[in-house]
Amino acid sequence: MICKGLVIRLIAGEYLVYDLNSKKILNAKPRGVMRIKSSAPKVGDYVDYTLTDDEKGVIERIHKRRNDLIRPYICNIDQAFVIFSVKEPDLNLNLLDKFLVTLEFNNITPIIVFNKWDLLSYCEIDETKKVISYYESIGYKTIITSCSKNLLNDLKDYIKDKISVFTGQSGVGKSSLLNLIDPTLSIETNEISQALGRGKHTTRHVELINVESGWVADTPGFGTIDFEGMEKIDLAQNFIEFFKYSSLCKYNGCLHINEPSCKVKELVLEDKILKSRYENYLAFINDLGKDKKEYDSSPINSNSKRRRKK
Ligand SMILES: Nc1nc2c(ncn2[C@@H]2O[C@H](COP(=O)(O)OP(=O)(O)O)[C@@H](O)[C@H]2O)c(=O)[nH]1
Ligand SMILES: [Mg+2]
Ligand SMILES: [Zn+2]
Repeated sequence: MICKGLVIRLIAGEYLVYDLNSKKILNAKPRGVMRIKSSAPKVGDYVDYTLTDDEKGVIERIHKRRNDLIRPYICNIDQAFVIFSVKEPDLNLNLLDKFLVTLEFNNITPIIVFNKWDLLSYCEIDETKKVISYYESIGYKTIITSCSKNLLNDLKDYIKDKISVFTGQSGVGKSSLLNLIDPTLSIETNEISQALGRGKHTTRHVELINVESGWVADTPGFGTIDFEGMEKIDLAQNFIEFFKYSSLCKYNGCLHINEPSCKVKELVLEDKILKSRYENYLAFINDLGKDKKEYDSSPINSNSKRRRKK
């Protein structure tokens, strides 16, 4: 009999598979060619498997992936919670824009979480809210949270029935948020001084954990993605508001740098596009030229979003 499951963990060549019907978790091994790393199942894969006499699974087939990442090493993600603290560490808009453009390119829906809201003073609240409403105005879902005030807002609702990653710098409160959602998880959290210290970035295994009838990977990842597989035009097309206005730029394929009659630059000058967004965009365009040789030229994800301008 063929059963259908979700790969939730990999330990030393053995997989943990969650059966989508019985909702039980079992050990499984891949058959034949799927033992070769390049064609092996990974966390997030939907698989067909059969059972051996001793109740172990044999993975027979991997279903087509909706997206496929290398760092973190996971696939079929529905959405990513991009977690930032508004303080300790300070809100880092450069990193936020980097996450957003990378996720857009990989066809993963970002949800921006602003944690540690309790640490803001009144005037800082106003300032931060302005930034948040800009990101909302261009179409992003945002959530304000605070672990110390037990404030989760809609976070739980978003997690339901989806595969999500929790990503962000260390120390922003990813593990604390997960523990607050489900206290039985007891994930290790770190004092901020420790979390920001060096030597803390050892690669951890990726694992999907069952939270609120959904699946979540708590991963430091993504910070290291560095636009793999992306060209300048991909940056332009995945800064979503730039892409929206680019049809009003004079040149097809405008990169909004030095081109004449550029609508994006005009809107930056009119303060209709957030200045930091544009500055970060230029910085990323600049970074793209560097370190390029380290990567092979194949895109990490065949489903990535290279948009076509009409
Ligand atoms: N004041 C405040 N501290 C928080 C909040 N969320 C997490 N922390 C603290 O921030 C530190 C890092 O949290 P942790 O969950 O380990 O962050 P992670 O590295 O992103 O998983 C811990 O000392 C937490 O107690 C919050 O909303 N407010
Ligand atoms: Mg953590
Ligand atoms: Zn332009």
